Amino acid sequence: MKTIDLRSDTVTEPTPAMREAMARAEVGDDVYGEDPSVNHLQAMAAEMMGKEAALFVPSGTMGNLASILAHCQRGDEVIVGDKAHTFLYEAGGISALGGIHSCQLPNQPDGTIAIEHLHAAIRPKDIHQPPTRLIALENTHNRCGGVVLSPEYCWQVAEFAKEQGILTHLDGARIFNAAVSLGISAKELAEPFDSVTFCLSKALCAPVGSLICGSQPFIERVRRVRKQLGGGMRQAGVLAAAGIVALETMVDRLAEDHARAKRLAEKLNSAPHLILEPGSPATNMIFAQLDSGCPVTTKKVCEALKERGVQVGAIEPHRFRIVVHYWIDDNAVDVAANAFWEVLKELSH
Ligand code: TLP
Repeated sequence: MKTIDLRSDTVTEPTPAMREAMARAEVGDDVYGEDPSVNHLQAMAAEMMGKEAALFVPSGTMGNLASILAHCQRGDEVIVGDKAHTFLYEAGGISALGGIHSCQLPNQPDGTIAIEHLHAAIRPKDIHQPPTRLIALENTHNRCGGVVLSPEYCWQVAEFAKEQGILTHLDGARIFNAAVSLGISAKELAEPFDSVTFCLSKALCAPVGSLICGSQPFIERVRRVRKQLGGGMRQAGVLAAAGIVALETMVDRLAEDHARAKRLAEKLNSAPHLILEPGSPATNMIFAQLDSGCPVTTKKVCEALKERGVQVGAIEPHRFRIVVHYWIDDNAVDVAANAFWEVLKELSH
């Protein structure tokens, strides 16, 4: 039995059109800059984000790491949210590999960092303190519930950063989910930032890869950092080919995932002991919690769901993350909702 896998949109496998494009891809040595498919993908990405240039990297984690390393020197400080992917889930790479200090400010439930907190966190010019070099935001914000940051807020942060002589980076792993949800272009969401990374291998279904976008000189520095990290790939055109199909065909359809996430959330709404987080789902992720009267933890529920062929994320003892993606159709929504109801009924007494 193939499971209905709602743990993440990273589980998405390439579509038949992607596999076909991969098989037929024109390739070259990308470390020499000679892979036509990679070059085409990078040009598309730069255009879609409204930046001068782009660079293909193996993962979102490397995209954020290489961007931050290219913006900062050892001993500089980057401001991140305390629920940011870069802070929580990137194995401390910026510190371990770059000697970059992070200042974590509270992420509010809507994924933003309060401007007054940013203000208070800027370091004075003082040899005792690491200079604040960069502010990094995330859109959609994963751990805050897949919520969307508005362009107005992003401009507010960018203008503040500019006044302070600080750079800005956006972890836009799911920027297209944010753009589709707002009904605007990804370019509009990327515009305030000096650099943006976005992922092909999440809701867009490509098997591998992320793009870093920014100014030409920044991308030249990132290219060197990517080499230092061992991320310079050779005939990467086979991967880029899937990415091109992803950008051409998978962006507009994201609204379907958002609608299915809503439908699934509605079905789960009154399930025993389950409380949907306010506003959830904002995009393709449902966040729900077990109430304090529930006799079991999310881990136990996940085990029972798995026996019924459904997988969801137990991201905390009482908190689930349920992610809808291309391979989840209406039937999968029904099956998953029924399994949830059955398991919760069974485990609650
Ligand atoms: N996130 C993964 C896990 O690491 C949590 C997921 O399942 O959602 N930025 C954001 C906002 C992300 O959510 C992720 C992946 C990344 C960066 C890293 O991307 P990869 O996995 O390609 O390194």
